[in-house]
Amino acid sequence: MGAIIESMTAREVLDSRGNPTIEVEVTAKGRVAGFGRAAAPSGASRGKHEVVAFPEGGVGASVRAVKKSVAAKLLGVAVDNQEKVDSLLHEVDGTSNFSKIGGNAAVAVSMAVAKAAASARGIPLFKYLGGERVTRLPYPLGNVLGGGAHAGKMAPDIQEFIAIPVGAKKFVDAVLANTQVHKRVKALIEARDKTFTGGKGDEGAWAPNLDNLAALKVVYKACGDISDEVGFEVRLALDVAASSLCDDKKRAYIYEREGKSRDAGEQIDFVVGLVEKYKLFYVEDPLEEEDFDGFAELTRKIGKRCLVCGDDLFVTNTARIKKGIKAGAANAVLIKPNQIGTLTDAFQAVQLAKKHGCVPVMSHRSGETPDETIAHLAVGWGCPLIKTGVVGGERIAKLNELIRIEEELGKKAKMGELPWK
Ligand code: 2PG
Ligand code: MG
Repeated sequence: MGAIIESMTAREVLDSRGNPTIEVEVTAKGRVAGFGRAAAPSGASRGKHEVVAFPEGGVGASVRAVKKSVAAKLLGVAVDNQEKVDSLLHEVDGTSNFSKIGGNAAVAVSMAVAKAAASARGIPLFKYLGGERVTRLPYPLGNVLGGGAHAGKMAPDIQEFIAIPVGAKKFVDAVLANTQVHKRVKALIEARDKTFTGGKGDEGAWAPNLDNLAALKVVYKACGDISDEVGFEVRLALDVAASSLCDDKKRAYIYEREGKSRDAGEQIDFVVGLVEKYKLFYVEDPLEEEDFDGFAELTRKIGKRCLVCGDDLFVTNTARIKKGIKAGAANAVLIKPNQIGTLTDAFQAVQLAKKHGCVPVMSHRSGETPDETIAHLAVGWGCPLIKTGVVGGERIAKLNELIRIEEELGKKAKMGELPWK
C-alpha cells in the first residue's frame, strides 16, 4: 500500500510585502516517510473572479481551519491521490470560491500534499507530476521595470515591463540575460533621471519616475543591447493589468501618469501600436477582466505574432477559459494556482489551454514567499513560460530551483516550445 497522510499543521508566516500568509506542513507515512511544506502567495492586482484568498477572520481563521476541519478530513487519505485530496478540500469548504477556509489555505494544503507524496517516493516534485519524459524548462518572463498597483505614484501606469530571452538555449543563460537587462535598465533610467533613487516595486522591478512610453523605450533598448551582448534574442513583453486602469463608470482606461484616457477601441489600437513598434512577444491583460470581445478583437489583430495572455480575464478558472476559447479571446493563459485554490484545478486549466493551442504560463504573485513549488509545476506540467521576477529572495527561490532542475535533467534538458521563435 502507498503512503498515507499522517499529519498536517499550519502556521502564519510572512510574505515579501510583510503581510501574513499561511504555510502548511504535511507528513506521509508509508514504506518511506514523506514531508511537504508549502506557503501561499498573494496578489495586489487581484482578479474579481479569483477564489477568496482568506476567509473572514483572516489568516488566523485559515490556520485554524487547516488544523481542525481540513486535517480531520485528510488524515489517512492516500498522499498520492491528489484528485481526492483536492476534492475533499472543496468538500470541507463547501462554497464555490473557498470563502470558508480560504483559497490560500486550500492551495497551501494542496501543494504540501503533492510535495509530501513526491518525497515519499524519493523523487523531485517535477518528476512526480510529469513523469520521466519531462525534459523542458520554461522561458523566464523577467519583470524589469514596473508601475501600476505594484509601485508608487510617479511610476508608469502599465504594471510590468518584462524581458523574455526567447533565443536562449539554456535556462541558466536565459535567467542571466534577464538579470543583465535588469541592470541595464537601471543604468538607462539613471541616465534619464539624475534623481532616481534606485526604488523598486513589489516584484523587484525598478519603479522610476517615467511615463509608459519612456519606460518602453528604456526596456526596449536594454533588451536590444543585451541581445547583442549575449548573442541571442531577448524580446520585450508587457503586463498591462488593464483592470487596474479601468474606470467602469467612465467606460475608459485611465492613464493617470500620462494624463490620458482611452476607451476600449483606443486601448486596442494603443496595444496594437505597441506590439508593432516594440515587437512585443507577449502582452498580458491588455483589456479589463470582463471584455472577452475586446480580447478577441485584439487577438484577431496581433495573435499571429504576439502572445495575448489572460490573467484577471481567466483567473485559472476552466469555465472562464472555456468561454475565452470559444470567443477566441487569447492565445495564452496565465496559471496562478492560488487564483483557483487547488493543484487539480490548476492542472485542468493547463490541460484545457494546451488542448486548444493556448500557451499555459506559470506565474508567481506580487506577494511571494521563498516557496519554490511553481518552478516544479512549470516543468512537470510542461508550461513553456514562467513569470517569476528577476531579483529578490522570493523570486530567485524559483529561478534557482529551475537552475537545479536543469542541472538534474543534464543532457536531456531542453527549453520549452514557443511559437514564432
Ligand atoms: C500579475 C501579478 C503577478 P498580482 O498581475 O500578473 O505579476 O500581480 O500578484 O499582484 O496579481
Ligand atoms: Mg497579470
